[in-house]
Amino acid sequence: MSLERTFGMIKPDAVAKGHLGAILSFIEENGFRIVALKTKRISRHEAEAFYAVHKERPFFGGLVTFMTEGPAVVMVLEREGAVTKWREIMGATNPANATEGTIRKRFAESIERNSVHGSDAAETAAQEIPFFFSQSELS
Ligand code: 3AN
Repeated sequence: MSLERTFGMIKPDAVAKGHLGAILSFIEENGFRIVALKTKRISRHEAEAFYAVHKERPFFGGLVTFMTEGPAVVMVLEREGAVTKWREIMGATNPANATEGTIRKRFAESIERNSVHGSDAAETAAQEIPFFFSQSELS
């Protein structure tokens, strides 16, 4: 397997509750190189565009409000099988269904306020990385 990059986000709930350090340590313990990382106050416009695939869903308005309520951390993560591995250590979307030891099991409050985001496929990562990072930020 060759090195792969994925897009990750630590959402406003986890940043506000002071879980940033623990989550970043866990990411490194799982063999990822953090290629790029920044704190970002996401605008309504950005949240609506980022989650456009969900715009017809009943939770869309609440999701946009939540994503803009405070700073998030956006990052590019690299390792072999990065997309799958990052989804694995995040845990299931609904923390009630997440495996013990995953980030969402440890830190998430609810299916909406679920602490982290990760690209669901290599093609999605290829769109989500440039949504937040310019080429010169990726080393
Ligand atoms: P994932 O983040 O695991 O890829 P998606 O893409 O299905 O999950 O959902 C994107 C985001 O939308 C979730 N991280 C969560 O914040 C929110 N969300 C998904 N389903 C629900 C739901 N049923 N109620 C409220 N928010 C939801």
